[in-house]
Amino acid sequence: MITRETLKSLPANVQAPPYDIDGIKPGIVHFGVGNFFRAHEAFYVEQILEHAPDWAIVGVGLTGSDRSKKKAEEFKAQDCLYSLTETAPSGKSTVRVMGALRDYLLAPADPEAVLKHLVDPAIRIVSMTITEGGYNINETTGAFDLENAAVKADLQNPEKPSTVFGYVVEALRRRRDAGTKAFTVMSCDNLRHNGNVARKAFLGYAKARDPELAKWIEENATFPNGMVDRITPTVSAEIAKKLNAASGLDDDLPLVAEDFHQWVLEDQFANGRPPLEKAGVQFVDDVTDWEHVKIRMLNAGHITLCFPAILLGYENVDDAIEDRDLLGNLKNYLNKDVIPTLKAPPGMTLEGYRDSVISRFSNKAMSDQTLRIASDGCSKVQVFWTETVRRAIEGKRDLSRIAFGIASYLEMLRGRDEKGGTYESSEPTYGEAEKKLAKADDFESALKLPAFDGWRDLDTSELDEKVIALRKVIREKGVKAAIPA
Ligand code: CS2
Repeated sequence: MITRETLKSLPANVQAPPYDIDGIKPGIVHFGVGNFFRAHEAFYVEQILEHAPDWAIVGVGLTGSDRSKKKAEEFKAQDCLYSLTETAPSGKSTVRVMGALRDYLLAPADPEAVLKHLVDPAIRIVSMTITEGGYNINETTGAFDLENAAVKADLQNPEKPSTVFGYVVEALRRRRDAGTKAFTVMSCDNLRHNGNVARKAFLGYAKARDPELAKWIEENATFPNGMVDRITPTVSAEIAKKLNAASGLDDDLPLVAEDFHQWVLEDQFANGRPPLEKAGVQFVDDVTDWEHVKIRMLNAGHITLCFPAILLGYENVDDAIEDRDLLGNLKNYLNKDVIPTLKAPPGMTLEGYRDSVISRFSNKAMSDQTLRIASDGCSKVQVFWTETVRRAIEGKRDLSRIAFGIASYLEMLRGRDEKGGTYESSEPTYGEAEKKLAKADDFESALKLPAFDGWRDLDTSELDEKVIALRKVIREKGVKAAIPA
């Protein structure tokens, strides 16, 4: 276990927080304290606390599952301290203990404790990593889904919320009534225009609750768009053991990430912000081009590689990318389907970005998992592939690689690889009806899955035919036979 005491005698190769952890105070509340947040936003904040000690973070978990409870206990036991090992593709690594997270609250256990922080004038930013699918936007209507059961419950009992929308809007209501300034709502999820999506979601909820309040929020809070990037694998018990053996720490919450990290952010903060530029955050007027490049190349590249890789029995991304056929398909996808329909942000070339993506996927020291990439494939297909698919259909471009990607996704959902191994693919947004569609053996039904809603309004007949044909090839001759030339 790491504690404040441990900080006094860290192994020589481990960096301690460069500030007094008792001298820092929370300025940010963060919802969704997953590995990515701990290795990204917390990592940036960690580096500025020495100069700006009032921007530490309070983390909030929204679910009351046993897993969440265990995590909360571990955070508590370790004073919210944890180690981050940063690894380069060369194998070189550095380890630091991070102190930016100063508290962790499990919302269902004590909702008022969360609201107490959220209404505190010292809290000036509320950030979140609640996943691509977490904003409760209906893909077909494009609107915030007021039919969601948890949202409905919050709207009926708005002072005792359970969703992130309920908490944030209730907190902003209390701040308005108390004459406290609003805060910035900062999404750190992998979505295009994540700030705009967050605005739509939170205002959608607020309007349904009280239009006057929604108006106040619109006028007083801000929702900056940001592009966030750092590959952060799942830490299995085995990886944790290895990390601790290498660092010499006894950390119950160790974390590993690549050495690469990027955060491009619009400078729209309603109530001040930490000097994140000191830690390398790039502030820009418009983040659109950055988001498109990251989502359409890196994230889409991840699923393009990993769906078929899982069918071939690859567990790790770095092993999958050593497969010449999978690498060839990934390169073709990026070169032929994405790059020609994408604009590079200033100071970056798409070819250079492609090469860095491939090198990052090849990072051996990290053991990133193909199943991590495939989890919640439904939301990822929608967010990462839609733009490229739409451009291909509308521009009458070659659809074969896209069809192969979709066919691999659908075959992957069956949970069985070509070597006879089985695995659990996680699709948290699929209910019984979707599971039935995914399992149907007529090949047509699965095309009705919401994963493909992003291009349902277009003429998909050619694409559908190709997907069906490729699924048959995968079943009859295997994945390799289906990879487009
Ligand atoms: C991955 C991302 O989950 C995924 O599909 O592509 O988690 C990726 O590792 C991060 O976005 C990197 O910034």
